Amino acid sequence: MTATEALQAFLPDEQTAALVTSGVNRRYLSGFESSAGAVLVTKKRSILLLDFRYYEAASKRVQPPMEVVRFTRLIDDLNSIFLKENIKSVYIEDESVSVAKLHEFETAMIPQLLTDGLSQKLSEIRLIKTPDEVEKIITAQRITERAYNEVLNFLKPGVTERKIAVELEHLIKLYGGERIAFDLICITGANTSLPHGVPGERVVREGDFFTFDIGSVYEGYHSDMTRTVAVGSATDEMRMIYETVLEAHQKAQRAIIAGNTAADVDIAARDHIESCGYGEYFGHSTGHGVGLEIHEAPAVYKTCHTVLQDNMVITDEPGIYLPDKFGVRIEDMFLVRGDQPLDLAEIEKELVII
Ligand SMILES: [Mn+2]
Repeated sequence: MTATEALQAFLPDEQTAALVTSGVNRRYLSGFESSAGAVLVTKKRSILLLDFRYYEAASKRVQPPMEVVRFTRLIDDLNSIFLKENIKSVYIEDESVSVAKLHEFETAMIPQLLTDGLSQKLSEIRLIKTPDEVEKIITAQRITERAYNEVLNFLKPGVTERKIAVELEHLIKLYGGERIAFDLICITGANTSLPHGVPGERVVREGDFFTFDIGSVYEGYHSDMTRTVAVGSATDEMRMIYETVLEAHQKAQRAIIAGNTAADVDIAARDHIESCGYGEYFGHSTGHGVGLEIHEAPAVYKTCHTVLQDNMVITDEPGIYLPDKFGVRIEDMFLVRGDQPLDLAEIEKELVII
């Protein structure tokens, strides 16, 4: 079943439509990226509405059965379709339509608005990746890996976090990434205790940890990986914390089984870190889904009871952060595949001393 067919199955009857206006979901359903527009889905039709700037390109690229229609004023053109198709109610994306847009829709749109359920449904449909989506995520990951392997040559005492982050971004784009997947986290020394630290002027010193949380975008799809490496040497405490995080990562990995819940994966990592006495230093969830957005469903956290199914892509990224000392996080994306998930990264996870 295609994504559009799944959405059509969600519609209760022929007089109800779904109006998709967020950029990410328009792209998901149509395969076409644009800065404005809408996708309207009824039981029988799916229509991509675009303005003059995009119409020609989209008419050549968008695959049937999706139709491409050029609009002049979106709400008017939608209303014509609603009248023609006898649409009485329309779902809108409750999690992304602004209050101002909602007021505009309420005032000008003919059908009754349904403001509950469409965002959730689209997020559910996006959970399961097609082979083509998985390929794009893997390509994004390979681009990151190539850049990462090369940037390790720059990593030595005296270099700043900023230099490493800038080099990585440059290499990611050079090797085919359309952009970086998020502001790259390249941090060293005591900064590594900040899970989302920002690269700055801090200089790498002998005996530091260096944390890379990095990703690329390829044809709209994101990748996400974290590695923590030691520069020159590592103390016994650094090695012990690293091993604890690696074991938590591996325990979570073994819980990535179709039929388990996202919570099972989180609990596997969390229980291990807690049993080692570091529970209070692991204050974030174990992971998240990855796709057209860097963070998407499911949340890999103890309160998320989404059941894992084949072809979901989730991250496994436990960490331990000792304030003012150092932190360690190890992250890979996994493709859910029966009882043996596929690790989408090809970079070793044992402690590397540069
Ligand atoms: Mn992540």
